[in-house]
Amino acid sequence: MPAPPPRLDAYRNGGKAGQAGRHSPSATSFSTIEPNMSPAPLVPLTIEERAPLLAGLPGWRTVDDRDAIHKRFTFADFNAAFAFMTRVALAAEKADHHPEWFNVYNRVDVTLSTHDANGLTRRDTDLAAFMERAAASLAKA
Ligand code: H2B
Repeated sequence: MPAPPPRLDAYRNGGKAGQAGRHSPSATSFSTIEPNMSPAPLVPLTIEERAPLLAGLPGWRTVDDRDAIHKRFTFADFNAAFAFMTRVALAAEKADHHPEWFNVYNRVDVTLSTHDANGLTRRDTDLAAFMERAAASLAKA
């Protein structure tokens, strides 16, 4: 008889089977991109609005050639990077606001901009804030 497949627990906690996976409710709860809340307006943020919002987003920088923000997230390994992307993907789909991103192994390069507004909106800074919370509970490099 072939051996049964390993239990899902075996893939958690770096393969230490039997220990419950870490679950952080804060990583999957979010405020302004909550789907049952009215979405942020589709108008680019004003200069005055940007400064305080970006000040609260560590590591996020404006992009040179377009109205967008960028951050490079670096995790412990591919597993953590993909867990981050999975959490963000589910929230992004619910909020109907999607990141541009590029993943190689433990690295995720993210660019946020609102195509429908042709610029940076509150939807982007809300998604960036959600990404910060999602990344906080995952192992870093
Ligand atoms: N994501 C981003 N980042 N910007 C948008 O303008 C956008 C989106 N528009 N996701 C949404 C989807 C739109 O295309 C659909 C039809 O609602």
